[in-house]
Amino acid sequence: MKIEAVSAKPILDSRKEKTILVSIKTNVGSFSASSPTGKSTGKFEAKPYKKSLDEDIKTLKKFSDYFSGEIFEKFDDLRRIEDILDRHVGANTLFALESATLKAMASEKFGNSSRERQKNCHSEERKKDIWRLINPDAKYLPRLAGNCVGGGKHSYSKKKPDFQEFLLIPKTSSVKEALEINRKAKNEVKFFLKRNDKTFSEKRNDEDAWETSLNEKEVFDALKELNIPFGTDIASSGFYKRKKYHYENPMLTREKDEQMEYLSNLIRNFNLFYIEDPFDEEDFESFAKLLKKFPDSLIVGDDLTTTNPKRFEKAIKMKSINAIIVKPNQIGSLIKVREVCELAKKNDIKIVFSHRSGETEEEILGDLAFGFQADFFKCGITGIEREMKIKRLIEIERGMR
Ligand code: 2PG
Ligand code: MG
Repeated sequence: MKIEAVSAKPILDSRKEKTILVSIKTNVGSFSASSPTGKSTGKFEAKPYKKSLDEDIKTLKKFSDYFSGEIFEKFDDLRRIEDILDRHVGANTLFALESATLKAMASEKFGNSSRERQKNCHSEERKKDIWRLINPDAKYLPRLAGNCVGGGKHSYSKKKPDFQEFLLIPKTSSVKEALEINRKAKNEVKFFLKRNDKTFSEKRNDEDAWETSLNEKEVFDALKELNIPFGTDIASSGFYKRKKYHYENPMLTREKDEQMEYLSNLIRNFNLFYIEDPFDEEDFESFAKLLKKFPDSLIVGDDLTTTNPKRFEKAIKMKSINAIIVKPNQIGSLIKVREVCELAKKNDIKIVFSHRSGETEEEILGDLAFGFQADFFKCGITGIEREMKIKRLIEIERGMR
């Protein structure tokens, strides 16, 4: 496959904020992909754009001709894009361009030839099988972690939980079944909130999760009734300032050891299965202490590791985590995403592919998660941008049967 032209434009994400859509014209057709954007971003994430979105669009245009001499046919060829664009554009731009390139390569390899079409009447479906470029032998579907109730930086009510996400993680091997379980449970949680939260108005936050004025303990009380394993993204760097965790609901501060004590009690009392970013993004030691205390729960790094192989290596060395969030646009390079996934597999650390709070209708995350054989897939439960990704996984699941 040869890239003949590259262009890009701004589009609006689910938060109605601008993000980038990259399009490529190739000898096998035209392909586009967009990037999501985070809000509770880690300090160590790569910048989404070099200087600005508009500057990145201009840079891509300037570099457009540089791609024309290259042949792209396998995942590793993405390296050429990175060699050409190295340090010239930000992570959102690079991720979107590499995604569009994967789509073109998959289309050429699995969908376009007439021989393939004769051989396989489902060629339209196969055309999208980007995951085959990553791992043609992929087998296992990830387990869904669905954001049901939200607080922190993704919610806008005056009173809200300090923890950012309350995640339902049904134990079933079928994505389709997991989605049904989560949808039903989300509806049950709505009735609980109606009964227990006087201010509840069915408002949904950035990830289409319920907004509530309850605090984290009260939300956990609701979730434990569901009999579904659950967890939380505390996103604690968002409220860590001057060496203290500043809670607002109720208003109090916790020192590092008090945070440890508080979280340990929550994990014990509510049997929390999944705990993301329990401590500040620089505090590898506290993560390690918590993991040592609760080896059977998932202690997950997101802002701590930012899909960055170097930071992940540090977390491995310090035994800080047993699960890592992978958000491709935190680093931009899919070659580095692969490095992170390989490191995780080698060190027996669970892989959690994740959406961002500002999402588009892009569905490639499903292919990437399956191709890299992620253990979990963190996403919303409802809302078109979230549904597109889960539906893609269900489509893959159907193809596997
Ligand atoms: C997170 C993410 C996604 P954001 O903290 O895990 O839920 O949020 O995309 O805002 O960084
Ligand atoms: Mg997070």
